[in-house]
Amino acid sequence: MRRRLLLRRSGRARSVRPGSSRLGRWHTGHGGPVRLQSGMTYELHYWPTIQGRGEFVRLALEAAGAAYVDVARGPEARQQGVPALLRVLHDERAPHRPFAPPFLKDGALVVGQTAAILQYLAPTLKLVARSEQARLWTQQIQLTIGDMVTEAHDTHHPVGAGLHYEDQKPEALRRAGEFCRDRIPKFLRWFEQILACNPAGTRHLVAGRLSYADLSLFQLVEGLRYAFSRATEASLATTPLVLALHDQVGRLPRVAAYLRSERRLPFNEQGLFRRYPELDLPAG
Ligand SMILES: N[C@@H](CCC(=O)N[C@@H](CS)C(=O)NCC(=O)O)C(=O)O
Repeated sequence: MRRRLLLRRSGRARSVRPGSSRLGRWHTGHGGPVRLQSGMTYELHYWPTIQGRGEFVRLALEAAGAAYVDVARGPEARQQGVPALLRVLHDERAPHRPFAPPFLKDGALVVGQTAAILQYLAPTLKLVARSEQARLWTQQIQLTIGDMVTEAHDTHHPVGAGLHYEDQKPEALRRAGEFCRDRIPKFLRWFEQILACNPAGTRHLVAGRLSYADLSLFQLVEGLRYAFSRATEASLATTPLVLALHDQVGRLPRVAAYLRSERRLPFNEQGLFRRYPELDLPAG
């Protein structure tokens, strides 16, 4: 007899086979609670070959042990793959059509924009404190992380996202120089100061518990280290609390298991964070 998992919604329970849904394979983190908003498995829609902005959502789902389908990475034969993502993205009759991935489907509900997706998921996944002030503050930090992500992206595409890096290299060199010298230290110092001033302690950005902002700061540091290792290490040497938070998040059992899994895509030169050594600070 196959073991069955209980999924709870509004006090009711239903059972499904672990590792499958009407959509095919789905992922859960290690052994955690699987509790769904709509009674259905979350559908994460993001480009299948890069971490990109989808990774901020994936990390939250993984850290909470939530069940989700990474739709564009699934087989087309099961109504998944990139065509499934494009069907939603190009559905011009849909009243809430997202502009770009990532977006999340929870039953009939569709949410786009990374920060909005996290804001939606966080209470259910227990990745935000309860008070309104804490929720707003967490969202502000997430939006600031999003600002920095966009700036990191724009170092290699300062003129236009539709152009090749090679066609905007002089502008990229100028933009990246400023980013490495001024922006990385300024943003990381801001996160450091938030941690230092958190009345609940310096281990978390908001309140005394893990939030999606902590997970996102982890991912931001991962990306910056990959793309601009010299500039980032120089800044991190002056922001010990940011570094400690990064290391602590990476050691969380579900996060650590996810990072070791094949679900974690490696960084590459198609994503947001790209390693072009000429864009980093010079060695020495
Ligand atoms: N502000 C949005 C940005 C979304 C976005 O730029 N998505 C990228 C991939 S990371 C994309 O596919 N953009 C397509 C486009 O802008 O045309 C968010 O944070 O989710």
